[in-house]
Amino acid sequence: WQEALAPGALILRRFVQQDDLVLYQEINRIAMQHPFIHRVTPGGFTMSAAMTGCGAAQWVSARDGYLNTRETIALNQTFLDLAKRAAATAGYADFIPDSCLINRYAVDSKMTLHQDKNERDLTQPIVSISLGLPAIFLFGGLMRSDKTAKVLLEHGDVVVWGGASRLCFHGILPIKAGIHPLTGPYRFNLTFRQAL
Ligand code: MD3
Ligand code: FE
Repeated sequence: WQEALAPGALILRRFVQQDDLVLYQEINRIAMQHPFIHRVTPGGFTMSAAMTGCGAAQWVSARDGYLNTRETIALNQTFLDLAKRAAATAGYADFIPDSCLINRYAVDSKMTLHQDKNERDLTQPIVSISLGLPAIFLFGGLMRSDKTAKVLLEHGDVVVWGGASRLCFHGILPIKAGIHPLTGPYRFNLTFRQAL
C-alpha cells in the first residue's frame, strides 16, 4: 500500500505496523539512557518537539549542525533492518543509515517549515517512521515560500524522502489531543539518515 507523494518521495502506509511494539520499546530503552531534550534552534527558539536518538550523529542542544558531545547509543539491528527494507522498497538499495533521530510530540507540539541539509551526502534518502498519534505533515518545495501540501501521517506509516524531494521544505502542524493505544498522548517520529 504505497503511493508517490512527489518525485522522489514515497509513502509506505502501515509499513511498520507489525513492528510497532518492538519499535516503541526500543525508543523507551534509548530514552532511559538519553532522555528527550528540547533543542534550541539557530534562531534561539526552544522546539516544542523533544528529541533523542541513536547512532553516530546526534543533536545535543546544538545551535547549528550535528553535535556529538555525549556518548551515542548504537543503531540497533531492528531499526537498521526496517530502515534499509523501507529504502530498498523505494529504490534505494544501498542506503546505509548511520543515525536515527527520534522526535516526540505532545499535544500542540509542532515543527515549523525547514530543510534537512546537515547531512554530508544528500544523494542518500531519509527514511521516516511515524508512531502513535496522527499528524498533518506539510510538504513544500525548494523555497520556504512555495505552496505546501498537507499529508496525514498515521501510526505505522513510513516515508522515504530522496531524489528531488530530499531538500524540500517540510513541517508538522500542531498535534491534536488524543490517546493512542500504544504511545498514549504522544506522536513519535524516527528519521534514519546517513549523516556523516
Ligand atoms: C522531507 N521530522 O526530524 S518526518 C525532522 O515528523 C523532521 O518529526 C518531521 O522533519 C517529524 O527533520 C517530519 C518526515 C521528513 C523527514 C525528513 C525529510 C520529511 C522530509 C527530509 C527532506 C524532505
Ligand atoms: Fe526535517
